[in-house]
Amino acid sequence: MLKLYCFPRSGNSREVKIVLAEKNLSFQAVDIKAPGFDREDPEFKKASPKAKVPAIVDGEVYMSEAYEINEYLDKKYTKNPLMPKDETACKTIRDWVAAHDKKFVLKIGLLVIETLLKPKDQQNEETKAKLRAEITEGMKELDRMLEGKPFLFGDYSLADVSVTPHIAALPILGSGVPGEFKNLTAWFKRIQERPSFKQSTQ
Ligand SMILES: N[C@@H](CCC(=O)N[C@@H](CS)C(=O)NCC(=O)O)C(=O)O
Repeated sequence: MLKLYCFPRSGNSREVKIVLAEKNLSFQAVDIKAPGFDREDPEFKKASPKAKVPAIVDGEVYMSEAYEINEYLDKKYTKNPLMPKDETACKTIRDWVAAHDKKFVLKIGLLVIETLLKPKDQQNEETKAKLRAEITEGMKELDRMLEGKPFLFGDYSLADVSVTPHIAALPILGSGVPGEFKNLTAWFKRIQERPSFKQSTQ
């Protein structure tokens, strides 16, 4: 059975869990934060040399990086495709995910560190304000892209998967999607109605 290295609050792991749920694939989840898990485990190291999650072992395939895993799963398990057939359209999505990961998803992670993980006396208010502004900019872009469309690139795709767990995590930072972003708000409602949203919390 496919093995997924992950931990419960990892947004990047949830991206893979969403794809596994969309494709009705069963898998064995291995929690790397569980007591007793050894990060030097040779199989885990082979799948993820940097000891990051998500990582998978699928037969002979060892792989890390959420987006790469998801493209691999989509190509191998063709039921319920999550990417267009046309290679140029795929590349557009791939490039967009890589760029948006840097300017949006990463900033959410950094804000979690700055606000929730650092001791209060080491937190920097300017850094927080800058990150909040960058996250709002990212949401503005998503909202613009969703004008007149149900999903980011028309049909539901790995682009939607790549932002879902991170949008879902926003409330832990004090606020969710601002009401002014009407398209993004409607998109998130649609996403939450998909069974994969709930299934991926487990
Ligand atoms: N670019 C990687 C990022 C992976 C990553 O940073 N994963 C975090 C969890 S979301 C991690 O493994 N952190 C190590 C730890 O918390 O010990 C991806 O998209 O998969």
